[in-house]
Amino acid sequence: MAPKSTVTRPKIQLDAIVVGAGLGGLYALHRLRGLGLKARAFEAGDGIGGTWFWNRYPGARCDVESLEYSYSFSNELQQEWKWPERYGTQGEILKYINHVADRFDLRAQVTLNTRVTTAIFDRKTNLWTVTTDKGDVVEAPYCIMATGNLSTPRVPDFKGLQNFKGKWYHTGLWPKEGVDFSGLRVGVIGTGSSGVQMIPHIAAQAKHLTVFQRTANFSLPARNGPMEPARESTHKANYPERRKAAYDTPFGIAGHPPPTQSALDVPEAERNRAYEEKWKEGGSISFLYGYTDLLTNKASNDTASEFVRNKIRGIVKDKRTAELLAPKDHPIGTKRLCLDTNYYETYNRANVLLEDARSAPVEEITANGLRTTAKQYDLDAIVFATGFDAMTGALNEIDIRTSDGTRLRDKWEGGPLTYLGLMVAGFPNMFVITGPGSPGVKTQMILSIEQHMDWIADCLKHLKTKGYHRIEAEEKAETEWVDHVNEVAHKTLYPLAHSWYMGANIPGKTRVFMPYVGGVPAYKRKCDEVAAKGYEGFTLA
Ligand code: NA7
Repeated sequence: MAPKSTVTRPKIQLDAIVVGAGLGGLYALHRLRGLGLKARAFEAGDGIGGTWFWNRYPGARCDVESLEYSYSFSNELQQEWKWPERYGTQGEILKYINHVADRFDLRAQVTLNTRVTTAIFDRKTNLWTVTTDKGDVVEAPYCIMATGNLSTPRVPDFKGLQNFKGKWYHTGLWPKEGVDFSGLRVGVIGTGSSGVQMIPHIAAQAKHLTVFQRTANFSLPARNGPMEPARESTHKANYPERRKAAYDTPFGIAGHPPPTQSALDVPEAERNRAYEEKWKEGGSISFLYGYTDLLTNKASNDTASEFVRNKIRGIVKDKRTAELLAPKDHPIGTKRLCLDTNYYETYNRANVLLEDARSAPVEEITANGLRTTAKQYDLDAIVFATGFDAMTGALNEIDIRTSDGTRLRDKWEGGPLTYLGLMVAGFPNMFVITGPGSPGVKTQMILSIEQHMDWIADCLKHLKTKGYHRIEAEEKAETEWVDHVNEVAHKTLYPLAHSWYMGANIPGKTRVFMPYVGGVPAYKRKCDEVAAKGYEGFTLA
């Protein structure tokens, strides 16, 4: 329940309201200003940056290379910014985002420390009224949800958390001042990307670390290092071409030649040599994009999965631990493939213990630690690397409705429904950036943010030129798109994993595959076609 405000402020009138000031919200402000529209973003954090503002856990780093994971809209910006390492750290990316906000003068248009609580569309006036926990009432014809996909951190509903005498943390709500684990007995619950990145850092500091793993995840070496000057200058010399080429790749990341063969068409020794090369090179894209069918053919995928399992067995000395770490319940790549630095090696340390939270689940947090169904663990600190209410969490936290009583939460009870991931039938003039039904989370996020917002900006221009005041997705177009998203997903191996893509990490959440995995080119083509046909599938009024 949102806290009740005691202050009433004068109503703010805008052309567009932006919710969130992460990478999506900031780019939205930039584009809206270019259209001459008066816009403001409301941001819950006390700083801008979204994901990169909140996820400050030790070792937090992007798993897409820094020269790719950045805005492309300004060539000057991409030429002048210097990334110190192959992959950006949380701190470095946050510095970049702040630089962008200053360089493009966006900061004054962001209201910080302010959480949007309700958004109501009036069908008579065609206006959205948004209220915040600080008592703001804001009115505008358009509302742009840049609320992020992994922005609602989730601590599982463990019994007894309030009794714990030590300190506990969630990776997505990490204290700004950092945490010193020196001399402490630490428990980490969760081994997704956040856990995998953080565990080596905590192990190096803590007196003892116990990792409670429910599902083993595949992780590949990042092979991070200082930015090579030659790599940087070649990349920068070809930036515009590279950015353009990225739109022709499924994940929106250029520089990886498209695969031409099935993994099964290659003799085993040659295949393993190729995997070995990619293992040495580091990164997940080149590995998953090595053969045409790694994400669509289980037998092909088995070859890559087994290669990585054998690597784990080779690195981790204790046999029981190695087998626990070797994922067997999902094909590689069907959960977010982690990138790490010394993750598996960490389990060779004498102060690190891996426990199987699948066979002995955490039952209760106690005053002195936690108890699984097998035993009690004494801990001074607990870290929840337990993930997020992904993709729909942040939108469902806001009470989004229309004057005729339609509520987004009710509409999405059985899973999210959108047209192109951009709009929801029944909720006119509300755009979503990289929402469910869009390829966002399966791509280089910033490319998708720019593509979505460029499409939205063109759409707003069209509405203005033609004198329309309302755009609304049609139910039929939405249903067809949702069916298409599902059909495409079910031609792949993705549904075989219990992932946050499916909502499977939240007890009781409806399991539907949420992202569009047809790739960037197919998606962009569809968006462009829809616009070229006068916004086909939308009703303009
Ligand atoms: P993830 O990838 O959702 O990982 C959460 C982890 O927490 C995962 O290993 C879960 O196991 C585990 N978990 C969740 N609840 C429990 C309970 N009750 N007991 C034990 N273990 C639990 O979140 P991350 O923050 O690591 O990464 C999110 C994304 O950020 C990532 O995909 C990248 O895109 C960046 P499970 O697998 O559900 O069995």
